Amino acid sequence: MKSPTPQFISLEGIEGAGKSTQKKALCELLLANGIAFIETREPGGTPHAEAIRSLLLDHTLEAPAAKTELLLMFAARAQHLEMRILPALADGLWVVCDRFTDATYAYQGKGRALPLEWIATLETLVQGDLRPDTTLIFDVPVDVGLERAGKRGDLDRIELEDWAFFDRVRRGYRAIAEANDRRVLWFDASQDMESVTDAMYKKLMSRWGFSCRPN
Ligand code: T5A
Repeated sequence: MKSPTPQFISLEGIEGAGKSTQKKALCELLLANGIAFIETREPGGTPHAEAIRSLLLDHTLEAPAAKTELLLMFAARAQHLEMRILPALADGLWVVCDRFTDATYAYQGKGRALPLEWIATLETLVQGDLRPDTTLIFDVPVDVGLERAGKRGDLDRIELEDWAFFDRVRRGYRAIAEANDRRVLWFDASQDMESVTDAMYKKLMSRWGFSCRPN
C-alpha cells in the first residue's frame, strides 16, 4: 500500500546505540501497518555512495583530512539523494535511512570541530529544503555504545576515535534534539532492546496514527 504522505525517517546515535537493531523493528512496524518503504543508509545507499563509504571507513588508508571527510559525506549524500531517496519519495514510498545530515553536524561539526556554517551551506547546496520528517535519536553513554560496537568485531576508522570524540558527538546530538523538538524523537537506548523498541512503537504509533503492532 502507498501512503499519501510519504515520510522521510532518519535514525541517529553514536556507535553501538542500537540504530540498526531498532531500524529492523521500525520496518516491522511499517509492514504491519501496510506502508510501502525503502530501507537505506548513509554514507552509502547506492553503488557510488557505497564506494565512498568504503573510502571513508577504511582504516588502512591514509586518514582523510577533516574537510575531505566532510566533502565525501556530502558527495555520497548528493548521489544517494538523487538516485535513491528523491525517486522513492516521488513514488510515494516512505524512506527509512540509517543516519543522515544530523550525523554530519554531530560527527564532523562537533566531533571534528568543523564550522557548523560550512555544514549548513553544503546542506542547502545538496538538499535544498529537504529534511527528514522524523528523526529518531538513540542515546547511550559513550562507554556503553563503544562496548556494544566492540563486541561486533572489527572496528572501522571512525569507531577507532577516542572517548572524548564520541562524547562531543553525543553532546552534538543532544543539541540537535533540543533545537528540533518537533522533528526529533529522543530515546534512552541504554535500556534493553525490547524496552527501546516498545518506547519507539508507542511514540511512532501515536505520531502516525497507526493501530497495528507487529506480532
Ligand atoms: N558518519 C556518518 C559521519 O561521520 N558523518 C555522516 O554524515 C554520516 C552519515 C558509519 C560511520 O559514519 C559516520 C558515523 C559512523 O561512525 P554506521 O554504519 O551507522 O555509520 O555505523 P555505526 O554507527 O558504527 O553502526 P553500529 O552498528 O555500530 O551502531 P548501531 O547501528 O547503532 O548499533 P547496532 O544496532 O548494530 O547494535 C550494536 C550491538 O549492540 C547490540 C546489538 O545486538 C549489536 O550487537 N544492541 C544492544 N545490546 C543491548 N541493549 C540494547 N538496547 C542494544 N541495542 C543494540
